[in-house]
Amino acid sequence: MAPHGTHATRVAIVGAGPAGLLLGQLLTVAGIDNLIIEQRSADYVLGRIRAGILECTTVEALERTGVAARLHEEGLKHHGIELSFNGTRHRIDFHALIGRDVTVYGQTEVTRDLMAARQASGMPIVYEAESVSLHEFDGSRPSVQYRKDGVTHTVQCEFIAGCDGFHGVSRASVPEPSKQIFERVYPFGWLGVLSDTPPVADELIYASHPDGFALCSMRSMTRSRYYVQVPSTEKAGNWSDERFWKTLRSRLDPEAADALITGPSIEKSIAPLRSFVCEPMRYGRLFLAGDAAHIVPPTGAKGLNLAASDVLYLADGLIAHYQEHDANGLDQYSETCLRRIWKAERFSWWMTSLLHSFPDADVFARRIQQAELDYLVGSEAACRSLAENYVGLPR
Ligand code: FAS
Ligand code: PHB
Repeated sequence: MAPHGTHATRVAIVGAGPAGLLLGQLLTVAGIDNLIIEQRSADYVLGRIRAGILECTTVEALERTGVAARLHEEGLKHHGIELSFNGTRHRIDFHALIGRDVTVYGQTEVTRDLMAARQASGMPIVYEAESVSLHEFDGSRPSVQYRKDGVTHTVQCEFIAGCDGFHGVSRASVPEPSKQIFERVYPFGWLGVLSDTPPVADELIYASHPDGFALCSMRSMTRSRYYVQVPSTEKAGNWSDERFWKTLRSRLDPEAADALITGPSIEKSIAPLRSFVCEPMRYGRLFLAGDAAHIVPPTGAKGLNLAASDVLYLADGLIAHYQEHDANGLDQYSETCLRRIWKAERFSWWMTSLLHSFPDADVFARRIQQAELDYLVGSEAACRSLAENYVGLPR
């Protein structure tokens, strides 16, 4: 008889990215038993360089779980962003327009803090789980199976949270006829570079240029994160640091181009851009959250923040179920999340359409894009609309 392990928990969480770890921490502080199953090692998860901007909702979620100390120490408050086009920069002043701001704190650091909290809580987390599979989530006795060190384990649970990202097993486990997919794949990606160099400016610069989009971001005042738009067929290996810096500099306004301090890349990768939503987000006792359910192009800095928003709704629904025998939060989960997700999808699509160079755009489309930018920076109402979406719409 092959060795077999059996475990029981209330909520089985598949995936230890920001969604899975944050949900695990929210449930733990509420006293609800949960187990996280992650297919990669902790180091691998930490090695993925992704988002950098936190909305106040995400900050509040980390505060609620007692995981915001380092964020408040090291995070950078940003009161606006700049748009660069036609050789000039235009500041969008969040503070003046809507009295709110965002925090610069890398997703890697959020993940690191949540991993440390998980370890301190003593709640179980399984890394390097192989062959993860979901079972009977359309019934009343769902379970998750995985293999680890040659042993097959079965986790009996009451709910499964599919927090395993775009390529995970959770959404894939739902029969095709039960899902409706909405998708737009863009003909370009973002080549990103991390460098231990001081940021080119105090705030983020989103640059629109006929040759392509560029973004100047940061992780701290000594570590910068830069992106340039590249064709979706590009490979990071085709880009030397020198080629990257030359391309970035060519797409910035003269002041930023002159101020740019380059250095060796410590990470270089290409992220494909797509808009994607899977509806609904609940299948019996399986709930999808984060990238497992939706993807946005990173132009609106929404991906990580949407994941946090989903798991806040899911945690509140599960807490109400267990503590007040109230199923309403869980029954409304999908509809509540999707209302906010689609507004973020719209904003992320709009920012991407506004700032990127589309290879199939004709001269009319390019003029409309230019007029959109000119109107935006000349209209307080338009700037206020960008500001309220960028810092995060109310939940
Ligand atoms: P994640 O993908 O982060 O986490 C899912 C976890 O599930 C992973 O650890 C994975 O290993 C695990 N998993 C997968 N399959 C599994 C299985 N079968 N069993 C168990 N575990 C499994 N957002 C921004 O706001 N700004 C950005 O600049 C930005 N850049 C990005 C770059 C890239 C390359 C990618 C892919 C995404 C980027 N995003 C960005 C979006 C990103 O930040 C996501 O929104 C965020 O990671 C979502 O978190 P999760 O939903 O937890 O998914
Ligand atoms: C980042 O710092 O990685 C970042 C910031 C803003 C975005 C996307 C990525 O819109």
